[in-house]
Amino acid sequence: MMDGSSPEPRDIASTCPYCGTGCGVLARTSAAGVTTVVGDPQHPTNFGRLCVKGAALGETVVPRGRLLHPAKRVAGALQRLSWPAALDEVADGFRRIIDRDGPDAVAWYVSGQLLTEDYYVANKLVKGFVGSANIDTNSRLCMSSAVAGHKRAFGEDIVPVSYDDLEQAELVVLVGSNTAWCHPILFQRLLKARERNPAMKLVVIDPRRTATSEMADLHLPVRPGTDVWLFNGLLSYLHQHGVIDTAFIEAHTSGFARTMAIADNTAGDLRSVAAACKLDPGVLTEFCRLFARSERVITAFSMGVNQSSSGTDKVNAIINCHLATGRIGKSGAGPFSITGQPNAMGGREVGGLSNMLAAHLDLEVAAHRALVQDFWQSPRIADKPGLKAVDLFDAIDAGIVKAVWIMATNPVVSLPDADKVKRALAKCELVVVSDVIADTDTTAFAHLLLPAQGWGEKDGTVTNSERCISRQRAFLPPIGEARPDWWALSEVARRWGHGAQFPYDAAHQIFDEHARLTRFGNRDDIAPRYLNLGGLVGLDQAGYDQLAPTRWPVLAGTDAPVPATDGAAPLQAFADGRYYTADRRARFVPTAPQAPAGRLDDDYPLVLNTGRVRDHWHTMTRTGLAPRLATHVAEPFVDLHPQDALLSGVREHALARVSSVHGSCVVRVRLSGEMPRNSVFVPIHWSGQFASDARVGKLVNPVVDPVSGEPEFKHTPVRVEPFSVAWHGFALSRDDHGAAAGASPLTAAAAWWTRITGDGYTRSELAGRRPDGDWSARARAMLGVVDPDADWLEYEDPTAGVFRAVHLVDGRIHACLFISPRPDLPSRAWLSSLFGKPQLDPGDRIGLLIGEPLAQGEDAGATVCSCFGIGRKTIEAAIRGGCATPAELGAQLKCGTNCGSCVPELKGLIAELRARQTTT
Ligand SMILES: Nc1nc2c(c(=O)[nH]1)N[C@H]1C(S)=C(S)[C@@H](COP(=O)(O)OP(=O)(O)OC[C@H]3O[C@@H](n4cnc5c(=O)[nH]c(N)nc54)[C@H](O)[C@@H]3O)O[C@H]1N2
Ligand SMILES: Nc1nc2c(c(=O)[nH]1)N[C@H]1C(S)=C(S)[C@@H](COP(=O)(O)OP(=O)(O)OC[C@H]3O[C@@H](n4cnc5c(=O)[nH]c(N)nc54)[C@H](O)[C@@H]3O)O[C@H]1N2
Ligand code: SF4
Ligand SMILES: [Mo]
Repeated sequence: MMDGSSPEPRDIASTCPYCGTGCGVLARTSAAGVTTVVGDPQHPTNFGRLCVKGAALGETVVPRGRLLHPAKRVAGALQRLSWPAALDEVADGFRRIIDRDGPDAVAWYVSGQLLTEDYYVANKLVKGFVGSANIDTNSRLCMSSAVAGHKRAFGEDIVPVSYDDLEQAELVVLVGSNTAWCHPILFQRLLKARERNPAMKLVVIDPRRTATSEMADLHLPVRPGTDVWLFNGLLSYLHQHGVIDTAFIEAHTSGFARTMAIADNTAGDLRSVAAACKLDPGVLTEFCRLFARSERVITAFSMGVNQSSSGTDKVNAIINCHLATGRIGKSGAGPFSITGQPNAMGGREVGGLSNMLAAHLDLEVAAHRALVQDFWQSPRIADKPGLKAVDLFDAIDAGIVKAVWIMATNPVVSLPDADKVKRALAKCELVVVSDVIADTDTTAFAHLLLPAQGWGEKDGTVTNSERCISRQRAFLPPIGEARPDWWALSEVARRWGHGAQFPYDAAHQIFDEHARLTRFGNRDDIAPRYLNLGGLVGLDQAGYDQLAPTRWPVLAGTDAPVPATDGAAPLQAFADGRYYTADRRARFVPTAPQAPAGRLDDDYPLVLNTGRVRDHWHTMTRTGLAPRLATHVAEPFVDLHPQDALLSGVREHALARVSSVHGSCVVRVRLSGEMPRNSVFVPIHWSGQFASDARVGKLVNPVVDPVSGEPEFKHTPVRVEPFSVAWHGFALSRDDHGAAAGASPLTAAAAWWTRITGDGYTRSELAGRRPDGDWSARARAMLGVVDPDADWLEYEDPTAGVFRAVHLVDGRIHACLFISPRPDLPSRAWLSSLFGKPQLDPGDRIGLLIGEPLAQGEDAGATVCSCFGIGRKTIEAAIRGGCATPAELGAQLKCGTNCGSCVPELKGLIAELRARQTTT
């Protein structure tokens, strides 16, 4: 404090709230309230690096759109309530229904984006005090197949691999994982490790060509849904070629012979496996050889494996190959479930799923239930598994579950058959939603809304993919009346008379209780578990605040240490060859391949695959606020093979309707060249808040894996048809025309729209079905320009159907609208850049109506590198100027030199331009 007026901004160490990589950040907020976020050089996950989503976090901790107060919907309108009144309503509403219809008539639907402390309290309340296990989580949609696979094979849900292991491996196989975009910093660590050790090989198994497969040594574009065939084939190959660790199998496993027989039976020779998986037999053989000869091999997998009607079998088919070769429990080897959400793992530790109990104890084992009930001193304990996510919403639809409290998830967007979710919530007697954001597709159905603290305000812990617990620390005061989720839950418990068991007034007390439970009965003769946080018991506020990132298990001095063998670190799970099944042996699980549930036919001839793009997070409630993240992918799209586009009668850049038997959406056609025949890809991010009709969850088949209950998000039969429109257009405006979603004059004028947040403007893409004339009058109404003397420039060519208008205020651009009968509208990049100019010069004014700058080179094109804001046209110019590698581009333009996640795209652009240069 130099002048005594305002304190120096301090860096607060916290953890990124996006992916399960779990990077450490340093957040700093200036006196003017602007937050900047950089990587924490001390954090063992990222050592100071961040991907673009992490780096743009500062842009998302803003008051815009926040839910500020508790509220109740009365006759369709929201009324503000005080916290005590809102909590009374929640407690009374749930109590009334429980008393009337029993504990299974109510449910909680929570999220891997809760902190461990929130999650722990939610589970304790429901399983111990409501006495029902009707608490499930969006992790059911995410990694429940991995959990089920781990439990079948290891007896406990244990991820036996660390990021260090990944760097030690000779071979890393990424199955159904677009790591380059979804876990960018982990992927960067992998690429760096390969640079250091060129003998290391990277194999990617994914039907699509992705940013990840671009960097692979070998890509297996497997037929969607056939991974079990592939891994059974690999197991057979390993057996036939004598790459089996017989000593390990005999000493530490069970079920090998039966599993081997099924694999041999169903896989046959590699030729038939290649045919089943639609792979080139040469490529498949190369993969099997690589796997056979690499002692240190890690098979990492995510949603292409888990989100399948045979997801759990896919997981076990992978684990079988590791058990058969004894490549587990050693450094640089093992199966590795990469988790999606920041606290997917923390949720698993506290028993977040409806078929689990806290602290890796088993809901279905009476002794475990007794242990937990004793520890909680609870009046009852759930004694049968609760409903899994899809079944839970079906039960709401059927009127069996009558009250639901939704926390930190947006099921109207993210569940399969998502319109059914809408219908279910619309008729549910009591819907409580705790969220950070006021207007989401799900809050629209809430009877009671509770404001939660956002990232930057919350305090607690999260666990990443490699079992590392990190603190999320608050560095901002809560906005409005936002409160921690654990607090709201505890307040309801108190209203039900359980104050003594929910005495918390700070997060560290909850963490301490959780840590104690992991140690409770954790002995060979009672309930042995690998999860043990005994060494973290007793942390007070100061100790908790100082908690450095820590991988579990963390044993207390008095607990038996995990024995180390072969010089492996004690943290190496299964290093002692002991598993957590009854006989302490790992289990081989026979996996008979099953085709995906939805069958293609003439009406629905294409497979819909859904997933993520690099710069958006789920339903965009956060990344949708960050201009830096807006333009890498600015619109929802359907990506197809050019031949499928031809057969479907759709053209690139036009709009198309994608339909399944469950529902349809309308999105922009993209022909990226990345799709195989018969498959299409649609991103999951665009909710009703950001587009008129792009919620792809509506289409998704609600079929689930029979063991895990995880939905088949990657395989729904669909068709694609043209969506004919009379005009295409876009508007850029300083006014937030999209704030009230469909209600603004701008979006109401269109049959289809989508919007994003730019730097100082909102960009709306529009299309209309009627060839309305008189654009001049309409345009003013659409942009809300009422003053007849407004500084307004326009150009119209009625015969061509082209119209352009610009509204200026005090010499600055305020808004513009461009209309054309074709989707070939001017580049948004240059026009957008004008919003940053304090004054337009005469050249800009002329350029405005043409839609392009008068001077060459001023249009950067769509963003490729979001870290440095480098556009496609700038990069293309540099490639034409001689840059031949991503490194040379980086040296000249800086693109790709920070988080590196655009490097695959830079490679692609170089290849594309080269191909064009050689063919023209
Ligand atoms: N940018 C960004 N990053 C994120 C997220 C985000 O929203 N945005 N979300 C986070 C979360 S919660 C999650 S769960 C993770 C998800 O991370 P990922 O699992 O990497 O992402 P997805 O895009 O869902 O799907 C992965 C890949 O599976 C492939 N696939 C589809 N069907 C099959 C199949 O049958 N077999 C195989 N082998 N592959 C198949 C798809 O083509 C896709 O490329 O990402 C996390 N990180
Ligand atoms: N078609 C298709 N659907 C999918 C998938 C797919 O691949 N394809 N993937 C599935 C997967 S893996 C996942 S993980 C899900 C994700 O799907 P969702 O969980 O539905 O998506 P989010 O947008 O992350 O929703 C989180 C919500 O919680 C709010 N929020 C954030 N932090 C907090 C907090 O601390 N407290 C509270 N109370 N609220 C908070 C946010 O504002 C937001 O509204 O989607 C699933 N759905
Ligand atoms: S990789 Fe990116 S999104 Fe994931 S935790 Fe790290 S900074 Fe956050
Ligand atoms: Mo996820």
